[in-house]
Amino acid sequence: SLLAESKRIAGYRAADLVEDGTVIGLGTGSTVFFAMERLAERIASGLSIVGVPTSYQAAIRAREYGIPLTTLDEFPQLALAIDGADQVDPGLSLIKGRGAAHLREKCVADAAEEVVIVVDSTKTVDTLSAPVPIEVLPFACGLAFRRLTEMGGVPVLREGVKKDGPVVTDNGNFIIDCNFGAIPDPASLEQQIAAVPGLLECGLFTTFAEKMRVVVGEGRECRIV
Ligand code: DER
Repeated sequence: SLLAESKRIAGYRAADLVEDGTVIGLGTGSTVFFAMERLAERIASGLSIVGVPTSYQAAIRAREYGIPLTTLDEFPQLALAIDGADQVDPGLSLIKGRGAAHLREKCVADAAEEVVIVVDSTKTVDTLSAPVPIEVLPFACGLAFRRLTEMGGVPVLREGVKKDGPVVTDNGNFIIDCNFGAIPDPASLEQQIAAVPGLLECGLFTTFAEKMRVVVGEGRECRIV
């Protein structure tokens, strides 16, 4: 499909930015999947890299592709992180977290000297507006609902699809998807959410623009913004 082609071209382009002998962050989701596919090809041709996975999904897929893995403890400074996004605005602020992996993804993005985001063109928007995924300590879920509502949000606890009850993250927490409508100032919303105890990390990524490149795939073309 055109969408798969767009994701593939973006993922492959990002994988070609990876330098030999480096330690990189491996994001979560279907677009990064294509970057891993290309990294597997490059490893087969002699590329030597190690990856820090941001989720069980990323670790399982990396192993399937023969990408050697390590931990953030071993390498708290990464050359580059490759990750996906759900929305990207012109200021390179992101909404992430569709895959409920954004807490570890934000740690890896912070550790990386450069962040390469891979998206298809449906993800680029003028203003962020998707519901914001927020990882929440189960103990504080009720408080979180109260505080997010007071902030003008509409919080919804993310329910499992092939699991009864709430989604439980790789860190043992819940996810709240909170709809704020259009988000013209994502940086201040990210800070407001971070100030609420029990809200462990939200899917607004607004502090990495200086070290970020976004690879946008569109059919057989891709551009870097
Ligand atoms: O959950 C995440 O943060 C993923 O990176 C998500 O934002 C993008 O996943 P996709 O590449 O499958 O759309």
